[in-house]
Amino acid sequence: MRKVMVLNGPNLDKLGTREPDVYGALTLSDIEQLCHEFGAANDMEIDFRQSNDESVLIGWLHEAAENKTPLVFNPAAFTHYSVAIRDAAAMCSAPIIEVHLSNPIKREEFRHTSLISGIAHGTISGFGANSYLLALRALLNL
Ligand code: CA2
Repeated sequence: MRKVMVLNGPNLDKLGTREPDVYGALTLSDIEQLCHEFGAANDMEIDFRQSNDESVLIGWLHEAAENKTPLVFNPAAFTHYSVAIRDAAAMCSAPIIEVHLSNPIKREEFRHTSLISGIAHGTISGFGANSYLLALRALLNL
């Protein structure tokens, strides 16, 4: 069974409580459940995690790099400014699919820059929770 880590950055633990017009009505637990259902149907072990702490995320990226584990990664706000997260993600030799619930390019200008896109295999944005499932599907086909 292939293992995939699904990593989530700051404030995504608050999904479903505010801004449903931007991020959808599902909670992060709902999205985790959908990912586990996809994994069970596709022989994929899903290791789903969230942290508000940059150093914790960096530790998880180091773990993924050491184990060569493919990643679905929503770095949330760190997408737009964290060189440390990008440097840690760049150590990963297995594919990283960057995901976003919203489409940052349609939003404020400060969200138009992603430090992650340049080291990701690809990016899926704007499909709400389905962005995660599309990313898992993309990993299946790599
Ligand atoms: O669209 C995405 O998935 C984002 O990565 C979400 C980040 C945002 O900074 C990125 O530009 C795009 C924000 C996550 C914050 O989540 C919230 C959850 C509940 C209420 C408000 C924000």
